[in-house]
Amino acid sequence: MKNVILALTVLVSLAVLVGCDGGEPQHLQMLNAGNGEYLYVKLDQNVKGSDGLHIGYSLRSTKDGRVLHTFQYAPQEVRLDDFDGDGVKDLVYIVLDPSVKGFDGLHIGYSTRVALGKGDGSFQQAKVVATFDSIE
Ligand SMILES: [Ca+2]
Repeated sequence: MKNVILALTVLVSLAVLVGCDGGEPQHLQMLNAGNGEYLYVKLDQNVKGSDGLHIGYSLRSTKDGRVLHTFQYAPQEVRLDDFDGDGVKDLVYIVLDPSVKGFDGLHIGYSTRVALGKGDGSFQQAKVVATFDSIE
């Protein structure tokens, strides 16, 4: 039950924070990981996008620049939170997702994904926890 409430809280928070659609992150996102470390999302030529043609994105640390997670789709909003309650911060984000149909069946929708923290600062492969056809 706690996880459901937390998931709903995160979804509502993310939905409120997401602006109009588009394939690019809307602004530079810096996440406070604690202990003076911040995480940021950047275009990364070493990451393939969902279609294999475009480049994807990586989440990196300001401490050492290491890649902590990769994104095939441009994340619209990214948050750090302990999604599963194990005491390790997890990555929660929304992406414009071509596998999700939009409200009119023509445009694409969104998915909310969670990548559980491994405990070393990096994250497991993300899983879709919710999809929605519109953010308006
Ligand atoms: Ca966790």
